[in-house]
Amino acid sequence: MTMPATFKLSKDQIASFSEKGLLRVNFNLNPAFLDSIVEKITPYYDAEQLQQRAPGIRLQDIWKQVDEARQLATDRRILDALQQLIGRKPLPFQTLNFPVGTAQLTHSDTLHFSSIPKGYMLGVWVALEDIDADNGPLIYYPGSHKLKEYSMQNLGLKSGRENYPEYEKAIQRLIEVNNLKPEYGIIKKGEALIWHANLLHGGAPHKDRNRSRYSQVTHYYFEGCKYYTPMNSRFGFKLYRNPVWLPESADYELTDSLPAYSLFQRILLRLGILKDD
Ligand SMILES: O=C(O)CCC(=O)C(=O)O
Repeated sequence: MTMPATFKLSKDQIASFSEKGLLRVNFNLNPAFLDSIVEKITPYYDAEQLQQRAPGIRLQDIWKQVDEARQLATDRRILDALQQLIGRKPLPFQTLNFPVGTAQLTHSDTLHFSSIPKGYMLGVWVALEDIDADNGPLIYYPGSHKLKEYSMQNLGLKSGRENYPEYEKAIQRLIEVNNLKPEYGIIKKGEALIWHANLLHGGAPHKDRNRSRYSQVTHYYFEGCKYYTPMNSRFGFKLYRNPVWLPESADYELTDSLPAYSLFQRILLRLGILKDD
């Protein structure tokens, strides 16, 4: 039985997402719930790094320890909105929590998380506090999702994380050649930014080091696709992923999840033909 949507996007919002590759949405998330995410996650950060507000500090998949992070990632309103944007059931597969701005250079998530068919991945960035120009907002290039999906190979680069800095330089050149202009995710606590898989984005510098920038990103694939990592695929061999979907209820066990890679892929990894992060 299909449940009625708990959150309805307007036609204008859907059209704007398709045009810009990004949509700012207020899901009316409860501020006290958002505070509880920050409070419960904070002890998991490295205390020294947190005190220094070290750039790059993050927690991946803390939803396994802090159920509130899972609850946010699987919030019915967010899932409903994503379903309306893409027309398939969204499947959350990764959370990232940040206490400070990432200053991450511009990239497209398709290098890490691609799908067959293309375009079935979205990121949702939820502000756990107010974000402005001084505490490291998201930076993004509206319309860039319409560019082709660049892999290491079609940028003339070798695959593998060690070549990622070259990828970042190539993306900077693309921004210049296409004369792309940035916008910033200056949003209020509780608002969310939904980005398209191929939108160029990153983290703007965190200028005010006395402040935090608590946020949670969840990456979603969609039902009925194959999933792979272009950065680590090569010679025509795709490094397929076997994602663990975040459960929609707190009553779950993770013990019977499938191995991340098939036997064939594990052999290719062992031979160095495919690479892992
Ligand atoms: O939060 C940020 O500053 C950037 C996050 C990002 O680029 C990502 O999660 O892909």
